[in-house]
Amino acid sequence: MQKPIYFILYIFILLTISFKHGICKADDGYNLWLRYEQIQDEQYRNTCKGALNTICVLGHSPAIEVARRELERGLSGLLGTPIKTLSSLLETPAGVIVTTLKDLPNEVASQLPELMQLQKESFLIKQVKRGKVTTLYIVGKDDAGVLYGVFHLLRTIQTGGDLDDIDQLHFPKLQWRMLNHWDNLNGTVERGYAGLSIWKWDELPEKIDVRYIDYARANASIGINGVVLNNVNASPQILTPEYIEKVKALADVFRVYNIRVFLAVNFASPKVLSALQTADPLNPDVKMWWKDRIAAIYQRIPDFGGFLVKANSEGQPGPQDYGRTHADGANMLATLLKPYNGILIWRAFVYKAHNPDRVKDAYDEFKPFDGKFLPNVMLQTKNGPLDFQPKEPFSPLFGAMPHTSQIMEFQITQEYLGFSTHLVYLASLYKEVLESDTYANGEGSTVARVIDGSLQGQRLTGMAGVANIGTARNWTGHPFGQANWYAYGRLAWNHQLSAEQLAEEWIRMTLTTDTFAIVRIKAMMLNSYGYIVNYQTPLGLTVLSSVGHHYGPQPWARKSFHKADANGLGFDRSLRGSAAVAQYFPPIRDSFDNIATCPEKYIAWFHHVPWDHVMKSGRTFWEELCFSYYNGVEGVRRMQKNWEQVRHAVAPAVYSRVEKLLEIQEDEAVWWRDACLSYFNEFSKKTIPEMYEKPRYNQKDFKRKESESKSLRHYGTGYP
Ligand code: BDP
Repeated sequence: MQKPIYFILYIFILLTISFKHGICKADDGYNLWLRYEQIQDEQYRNTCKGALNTICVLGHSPAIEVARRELERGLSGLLGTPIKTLSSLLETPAGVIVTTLKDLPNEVASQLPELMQLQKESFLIKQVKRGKVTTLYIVGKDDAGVLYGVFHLLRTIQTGGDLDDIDQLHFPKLQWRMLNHWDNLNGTVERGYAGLSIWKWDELPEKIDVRYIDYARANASIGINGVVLNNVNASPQILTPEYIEKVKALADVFRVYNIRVFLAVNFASPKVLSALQTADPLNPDVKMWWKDRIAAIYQRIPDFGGFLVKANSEGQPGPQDYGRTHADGANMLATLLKPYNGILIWRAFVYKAHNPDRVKDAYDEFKPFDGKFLPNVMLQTKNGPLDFQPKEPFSPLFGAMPHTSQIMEFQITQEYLGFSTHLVYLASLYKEVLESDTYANGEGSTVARVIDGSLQGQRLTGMAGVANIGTARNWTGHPFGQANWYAYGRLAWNHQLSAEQLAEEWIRMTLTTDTFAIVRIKAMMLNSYGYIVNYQTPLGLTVLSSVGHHYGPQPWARKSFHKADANGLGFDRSLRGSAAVAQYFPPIRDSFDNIATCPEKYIAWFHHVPWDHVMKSGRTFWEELCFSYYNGVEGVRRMQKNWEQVRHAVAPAVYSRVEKLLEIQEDEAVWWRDACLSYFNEFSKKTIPEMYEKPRYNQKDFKRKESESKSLRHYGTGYP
């Protein structure tokens, strides 16, 4: 008889604890960072209530409606009380007035001189005092600005921001902030580790899944304004009338969220989809085919964004198949898109299969075309010269093409970074690249300044992130994968934000507002990138991963990348080697070229480092390698310890999932460490220093694990 009482008591205690720490028990990750849970800090909640519980949204358009609904939903959730919505300014003063510039009453506009500076998609958020009444104005240049302003206010409150400190003009630093989906039409996702594609092609256009709307909300909340729906290894089928109808249905959903739809197209489409025998970009019939197809798309989707093309790369067709150049191919399509204000995005990811040093290929192929692309072409370049490795120096193309609009391509999906099993916070990687100095126009010529156009004045600017989203209930598989989507979008909006600030925002909005927990989780996130680099590819090593699926270690199959021998380890790209360093501007070139000045994080990328080379730490290179691998594993254990300490402060389902994933990560970090060190040891003939723990795995285990992981289905169609 006593039992039910204990049970009720237990539930009561649990609920009290979770309420105290701002945990939603039922949280399964679906709502991402838009949970809008009631603010726990009573004082802060009351301040917000006092200031914000009456809102007035001026103007009428579908996008303004969306903004109004989001504001109501967000504020009522956060404040824990229904929000009063006024329909006109004639009523009692509103706490928040949201409007586009054109609907703002003149007498207010004249008080806000900053409004003169508003540009496309930007907004001003400002408190205006009249007598005793303070009103918070969110004034967008356009509907998009209004929507972004609303999300900004909600984020400010979700993260406990000071309303008295809110006045600011906000504008995106990049024009195009895009997600690239590598989604195939059969529902699979190339290099996707969070389930299947969220696009249900077989249900479209009739059925609109609610996920499309929540996806758009999430993207709008971080400023994403363009999505490429399908894989760069594109099926020509996407251009058939049947699929264009489906694409139109998605574009109709996304439009109000200021998201434009783009498609990846297969360069051989005319040949595949019509009776034409060629896809030669200079052939008049081929041009006519594209012209008609483009007209048909714009007829259905008037604000269609444009095309993304992977050409003559990893077996994809392209203009070179017909003796034409990248510029011929890109410009043909760009010319046809131009009347509709469409954009043509051409990828710079190319390499020749048998080139002794493929990191030089993209630069060699594209640099000569600087200035040759039409103004509505953007060249999309991966962050590093190789291929989304855990750590690469920036691509030397950044800064080297002053007359070309070059946009950044980052990978959010963790193809080479432990899929959706390992916890890695990628803002650290993105920031490291963006802040790298290219020296293109002297010191301070950062990659960020190249892509935002402030260094060389390019007309079009942007960033693309290969999405990590799938049908997993929580969208990204690993709960922390959400943080990478979040941080990517926020950085595309403003690359000056710090990885730390973005981590804190995401934690507060998604996981917990408990201060003790925030500190620990933030430490996990900010250190996680360093850890994985250390237990996978430290000191400039690269591509040690399994052939095909890229998950576990297989250094014995990757000799062409690491060049291990009795003398040392690493790829000599100095002027005495492949001379890839020559693609960088001085003085970066000279610093990379010299083993004594080369940053140690890239040392084996640019040099064949002797085993006994003395590192800055005083350790030999071999010892440093051991140190790094062991340090990476220790780091994962530190993350486990931190996580244990936040159990009280995060939703139980999320807690146990991450706990389990960290266990796997620890074991796989050890697997990487043991596999790589035991393999490199065959060349160095040096022992692992005594102070370290003994390996957990041996040769037999590596073989077994390798064949087990072969069953992973995450192959791509491109890269071996
Ligand atoms: C590689 C992937 C491959 C992609 C290719 C690309 O392994 O699946 O198709 O990049 O970016 O990293 O085109």
